[in-house]
Amino acid sequence: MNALIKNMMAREIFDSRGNPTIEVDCLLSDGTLGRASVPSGASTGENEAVELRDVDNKRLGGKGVLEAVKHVHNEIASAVIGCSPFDQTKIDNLLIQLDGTENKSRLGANAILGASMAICRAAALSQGIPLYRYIGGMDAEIPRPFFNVINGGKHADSGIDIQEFLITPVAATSFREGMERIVNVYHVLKNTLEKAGYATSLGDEGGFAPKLKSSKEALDFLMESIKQAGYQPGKDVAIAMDPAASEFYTDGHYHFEGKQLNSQQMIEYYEQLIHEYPIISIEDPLSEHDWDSWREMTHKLGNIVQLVGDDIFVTNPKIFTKGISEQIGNSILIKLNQIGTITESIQTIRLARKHGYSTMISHRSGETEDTFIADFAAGMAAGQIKTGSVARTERVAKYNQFLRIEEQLL
Ligand code: 2PG
Ligand code: MG
Repeated sequence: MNALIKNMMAREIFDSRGNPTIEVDCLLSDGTLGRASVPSGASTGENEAVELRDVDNKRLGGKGVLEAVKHVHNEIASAVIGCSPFDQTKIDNLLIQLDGTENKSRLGANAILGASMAICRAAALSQGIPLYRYIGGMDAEIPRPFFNVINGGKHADSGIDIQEFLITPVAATSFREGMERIVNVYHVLKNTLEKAGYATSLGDEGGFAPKLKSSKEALDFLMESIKQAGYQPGKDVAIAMDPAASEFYTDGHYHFEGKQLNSQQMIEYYEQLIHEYPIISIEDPLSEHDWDSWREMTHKLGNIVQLVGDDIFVTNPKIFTKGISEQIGNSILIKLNQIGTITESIQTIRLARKHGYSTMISHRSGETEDTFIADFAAGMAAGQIKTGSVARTERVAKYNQFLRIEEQLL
């Protein structure tokens, strides 16, 4: 007899930035306990599913999630107790209907996703198979990792406008070998920054947060460190960026490095960077409100660089469908909490595949010790993942999970 959902419990825990977040437990009738916790972003897209926070401003800066916890204990538990945990689509559709809003604002996308993930994990545990196998069956594959080694924007007080400077191994023989290259570069980068008199304290995603003068200076430090670590930029280790441009776009202009640039000038700036540095991927180069320029940039540069839509698509199948028809970007970032269920995230990944877009699974800047996205990325054979730097355990935990999965896949 297959197990059924016996109980759902939740609690408020704390994320990597010291903010409250929700952890959900799913107990099955065979005694299995599946547990999952939900991350939280800082540079959020306007159309993300709603993360329910308590209105009580006196407690934890108004960031408490006790309402969301209550929803799991009451409405969500009542709806799913007695259901099979093995039909994820059915469970997620039930949760979507129960909430009844377009953006999951009633029960909270955090409560819903926590339940969705906890049930999925309980199902895998109950069947005695690794989570990535439960999610993806035989198709599992370790994704290419992108490591965020210099943090700016909303993730650090470095003063750099571009939020993330990432490095990724090129044609690595294994996940481990690729990660070792990045670890080597990371340590050289630290020394190089120190020698140049910069601070080597870390930003929210474990990358360094030096007060550099410009983005080009950050890129030069990366180039120098890649070479000093014994690798060839572009050939062994390539560069990617997430400017998170919605954050510096106001009144139709990009307020970038002390200048006011229009979309055209911003695109020209990126074009110049792509020619000067081995940049293979740019996420959110333009604002989520600047669709026409996104299209223009895709036409101009989409054949030489990966253009990843994060804030503009928010993992939402409806918005992404519009983006596909308007030829925006050639890749999509997948964040489970932007949409709020596993099923809808998978739906968006399938849409991407069908229309020739690549996918990159992503952490949030506020993370927990949960490594769910590592199994999800491998199980879905998503191709790419970014989950921070090689420092800070909430980030490294995900990469370490790939080291374990790789042992099983080899
Ligand atoms: C992003 C993410 C993750 P946040 O913009 O891609 O790096 O940041 O979680 O703050 O939205
Ligand atoms: Mg982003």
